Amino acid sequence: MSSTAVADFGLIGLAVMGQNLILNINDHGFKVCAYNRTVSKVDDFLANEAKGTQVIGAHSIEDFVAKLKRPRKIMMLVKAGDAVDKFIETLLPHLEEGDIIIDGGNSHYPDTQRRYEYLTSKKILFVGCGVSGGEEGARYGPSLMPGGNPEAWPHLKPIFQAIAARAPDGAACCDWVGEGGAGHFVYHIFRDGVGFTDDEQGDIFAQWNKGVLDSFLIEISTDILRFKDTDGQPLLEKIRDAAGQ
Ligand code: 2AM
Repeated sequence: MSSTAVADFGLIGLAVMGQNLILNINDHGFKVCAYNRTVSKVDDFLANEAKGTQVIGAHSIEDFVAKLKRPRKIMMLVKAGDAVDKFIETLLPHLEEGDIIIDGGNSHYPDTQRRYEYLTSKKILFVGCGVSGGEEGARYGPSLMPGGNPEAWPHLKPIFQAIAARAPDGAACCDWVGEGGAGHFVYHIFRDGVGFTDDEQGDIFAQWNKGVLDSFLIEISTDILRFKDTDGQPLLEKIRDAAGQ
């Protein structure tokens, strides 16, 4: 191992979610190296939000990769879509067998499945990780839902379970979800698989909200599913299935 490989974790993408996750990981005793497409944001981050922490930065992909201990653990929090594929291609020539790439953006699950298969063929361990809890969650304890290549999990588990939110019984709000592109399934299964109407789904979510699944997201989902447009039809079906992140 090169003497410059000092960081336990690398993170690409210095928008608020990325910055907050880095600070959270740093708080738990892991050394993080930060990188961003617009490199000046690395210096801004180190001089401001990350001042006085153990966080280090890189000014090029080569520098970034060289600073990471093996197997490298690289998380991307960049705009969903082309930016993720672009960074994967930029990273690939510099990585070695068994290195880990985690996509923490809200990628559409078929994209995650495609990247998982592609990177498996390159002997790189790919993980798509749901990150829930917003900016506060990222900073002080998100719910993390990692899925993808199971060989990556033993390497990620100590870090991810340390930084995740905790249930009242102390359990980390993070566990391995499954292989491939796990995520974004429930609505799809209910509607296209079982054939429930939006109102029927709303009733199910309302039931869930009375039990152990009681949460803000379940509550608002109930309202969203039942919401009618001015013509009396469910509004949800009319909303285009597209989001930048
Ligand atoms: P930037 O700071 O260089 O714009 C959220 O927008 C994050 O995704 C930012 O870190 C941003 O980098 C990054 N991002 C957005 N579009 C990108 C692209 N096409 N290629 C690389 N990074 C991108």
